[in-house]
Amino acid sequence: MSKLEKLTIDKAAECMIDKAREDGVQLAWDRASQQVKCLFGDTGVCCRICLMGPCKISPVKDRGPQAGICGASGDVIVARNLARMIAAGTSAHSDHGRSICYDLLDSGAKKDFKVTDTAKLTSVAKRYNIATKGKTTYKLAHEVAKRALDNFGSPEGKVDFPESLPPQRLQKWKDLGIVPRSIDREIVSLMHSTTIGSAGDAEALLKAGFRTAISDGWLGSSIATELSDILFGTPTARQTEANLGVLEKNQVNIILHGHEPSLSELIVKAADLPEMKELAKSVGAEGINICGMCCTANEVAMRHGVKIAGNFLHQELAIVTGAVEALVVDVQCIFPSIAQLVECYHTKFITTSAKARIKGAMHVELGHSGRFESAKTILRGAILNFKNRKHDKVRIPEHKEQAILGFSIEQIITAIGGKTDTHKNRVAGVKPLVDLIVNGTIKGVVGIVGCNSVKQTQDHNHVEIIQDLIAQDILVLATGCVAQAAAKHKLMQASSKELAGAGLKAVCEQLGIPPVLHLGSCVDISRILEISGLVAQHVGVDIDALPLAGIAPEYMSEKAVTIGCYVVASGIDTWLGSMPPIAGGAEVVEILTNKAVDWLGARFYVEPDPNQLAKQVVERITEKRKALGLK
Ligand code: SF4
Ligand code: MSK
Repeated sequence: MSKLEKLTIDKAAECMIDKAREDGVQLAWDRASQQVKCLFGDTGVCCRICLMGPCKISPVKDRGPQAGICGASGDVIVARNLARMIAAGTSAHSDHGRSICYDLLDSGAKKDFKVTDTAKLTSVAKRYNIATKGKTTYKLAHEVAKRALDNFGSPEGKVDFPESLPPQRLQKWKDLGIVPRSIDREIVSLMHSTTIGSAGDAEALLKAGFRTAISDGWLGSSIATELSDILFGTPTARQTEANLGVLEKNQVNIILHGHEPSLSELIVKAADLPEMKELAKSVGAEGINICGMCCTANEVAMRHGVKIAGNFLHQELAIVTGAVEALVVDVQCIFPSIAQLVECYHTKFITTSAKARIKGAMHVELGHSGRFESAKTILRGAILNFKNRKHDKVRIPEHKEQAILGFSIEQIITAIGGKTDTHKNRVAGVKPLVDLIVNGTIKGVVGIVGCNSVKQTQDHNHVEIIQDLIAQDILVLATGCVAQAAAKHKLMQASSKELAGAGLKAVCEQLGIPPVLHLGSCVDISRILEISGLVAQHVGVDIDALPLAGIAPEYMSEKAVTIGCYVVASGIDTWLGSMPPIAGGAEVVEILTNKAVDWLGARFYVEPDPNQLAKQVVERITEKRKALGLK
């Protein structure tokens, strides 16, 4: 097991870790303890970009190599490695966005995917300057999809930023030369810059990294969110339950894990068919229980109230219950270890994307035609697998918590009495929120995002930080696996207002909301950018003037590195709960934690202690309030 004193604060996880030990199966924490950490890799100074290497830079100034064979300095190696992480993170989020574009392009009245939110379709079409009059829904949808796709490869470098991007922020990017020209181009250009014999300047590499990250947050992720809302519906507040206790003893349990909502939407729809319910009865099950994991859970919970089985480090634990008939996945954050783990249980592990094939898994390609039929095939296989469940080996933890989620920006503005039909109305609609910040009822707003990591006790930092912040009247917006941590630990219930300061508590009481709002999946951090931009425009300032902060306490993914960079590029100070692999590059550290303020009005902080981290955030928000002349 890992060297951590405590692996998790989640009681359900503890139960399943015990069962995994009894069953003699390995978990991520076991494999973590087998790893030999390398100081060079940990500090970012190991380069294997060309085949003369790998090259390593000595951490001691006067002893050992101070440059790679090609002469690249420690800073250049660190910056190149970081830039490649940003390119990878951007590619994952944005390729997700591209898939949704193709789904919209393939939508139709008789197709697998249909348009659900026509108001949002019209609103996005108007932003793209596409004439809407006299067009059928699907003609418009296809034109919007094509225009969104142009943002990935625009030859002229023209992109469609959301209207919520404040003009001052765009000007800042122009001054720095970091306005993205198109999503794919920035990724390719950054990969080119980092190849042997190209960029040899850490500062230039970091600027290119910010440019690429912006193309993720304000373009790729934003497109993923907007077009998903058009296709599958803009989320509205709803009730669900979270943690492994959502698995049902007498039902067929199917877990949907990954990121893109397309697969999960089809499975949820298929599970509602009478023929599937009949099939479940025929194998002795009382019903079909569809649950979500990681970001897929966020997508289907926000739109259908589908129950959440857990976050990133729960994926193996769910199998260990012995009660899961199928784990169905698409892309990102899926452990290849699941293929070996299911050999010890009856669970079927089913991959569906050519981009994420895993050896040992059953593969049912969802492809681009006959997808609903493929979803039904997957579901039938899962239901029939109920007969193979070894009931005497099943142990489902009792733990689960109620949660309110589904706070799209439209939902938030509507809840506070505003309108969302036009950009002007959305800017006006945030007035009640601005008033609450101005009069100090709410001191500030924090976006908390990211994963679980075996480097930290699962969920501990998330929960500590959130509790500290809401107690100080700071409204918390959560996405990704933090949102699920908050849901599992009772922080997304109306009753959690009792943990909030007097001001925030009063707001929660008035609106019937928890002090931590679930804003969705990782790509839905674009919703946090949107509300930040709307508030900035309402006040008439740039985003960096606002009492906002970003936090990633337990991040592990390259996507989270990209997110941190676009949040800072948006003017929001960002705290990380662990050091990224950059310590070997003093110039890189200096730029990201200091000089970035001159460039972007925001910077990174690293603080492993969650309570200290929350304290620093509150202090920074207080400084921002003072600068705005607020008490
Ligand atoms: Fe070594 Fe330079 Fe090649 Fe990197 S790019 S492996 S530092 S020679
Ligand atoms: S799923 S990227 S572990 S948040 Fe988006 Fe969770 Fe992090 Fe994956």
